[in-house]
Amino acid sequence: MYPEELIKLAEDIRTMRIRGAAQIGRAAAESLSIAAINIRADSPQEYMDQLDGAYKLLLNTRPTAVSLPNALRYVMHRVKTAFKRGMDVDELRALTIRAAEDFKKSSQEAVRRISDIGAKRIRNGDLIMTHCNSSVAISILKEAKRQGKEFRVIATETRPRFQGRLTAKALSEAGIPVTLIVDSAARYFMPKVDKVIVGADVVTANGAVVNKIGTSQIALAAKEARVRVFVGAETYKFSPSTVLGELVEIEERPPEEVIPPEELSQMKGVTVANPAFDVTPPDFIDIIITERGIIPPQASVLILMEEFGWTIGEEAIGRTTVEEEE
Ligand code: RUB
Repeated sequence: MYPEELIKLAEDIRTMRIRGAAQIGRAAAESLSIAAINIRADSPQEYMDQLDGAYKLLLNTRPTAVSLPNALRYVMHRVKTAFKRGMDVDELRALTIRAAEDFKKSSQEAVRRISDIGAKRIRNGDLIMTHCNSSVAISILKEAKRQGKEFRVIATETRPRFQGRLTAKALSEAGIPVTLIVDSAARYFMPKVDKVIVGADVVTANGAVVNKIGTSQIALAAKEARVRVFVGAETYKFSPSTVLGELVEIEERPPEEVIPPEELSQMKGVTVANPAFDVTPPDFIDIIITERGIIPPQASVLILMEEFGWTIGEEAIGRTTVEEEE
């Protein structure tokens, strides 16, 4: 029923071939565009039904990064509004493609802005720790390097998927000296660190940041050592559903990522837990760098109100379907 290209993109997100919240958001928008190109519909209603099917398929690919529903909502909201105004199938198709393109462009522009703002916070001689593989954190560091600043980075390897190796590679290719460490060495090195810079999968209404598992331990060690923690997050990483009191779902990944099944089967009674993300409370974060500027985490709710208005409802959460809305 769905075009092969769309199924492949959904599968790439699910299996983490496409990963990192920003990439996930852009891929989700792109997927709706692909769906739009392939929809064969005789009526606007039929078009909307098929687009809604693609939307639901994508929505369930990974549960935590809010960039996914927010990107889908960005496109769907425009298309639904146009549908209600009476656009025909070809117009709806063109609008879907344009809206997806707009999301991708504004996402890239947001990362550029954050890099400009974030790079100003980096000083010559800094030792900066980062965790996982955040395109936003990497962009900040690369921009600072481009501006001629000399600093060093400690990248945690980020078990079990070793995204830290990707970070180390990207930074070293940009000419930034990197030391790769095991995750459990974070506290050992912390007293020497000047600042921590990480990305985010979700920023909640109260300013907590959901990011790769281990981020909260690093933030804890940073607080103990009086090291500042900076989070780079585009406004589409802010979660409207948390204003309504919803909790962020933490993705549980398969045990095979932690230990080979053959080895596990030799260990009677041992189970594996593999949460992919954790929650860093606002008290452990100094600033969040967004494309609109720097905010203390406690001001996150203001970003959400600015973005979604004071009447945040199901529509903003991005879960409604065309039928439910009628
Ligand atoms: C990636 C991860 C990244 C954030 C931010 O987790 O936790 O730090 O997604 O990335 P995973 P970006 O590898 O499980 O997707 O700044 O690129 O949006």
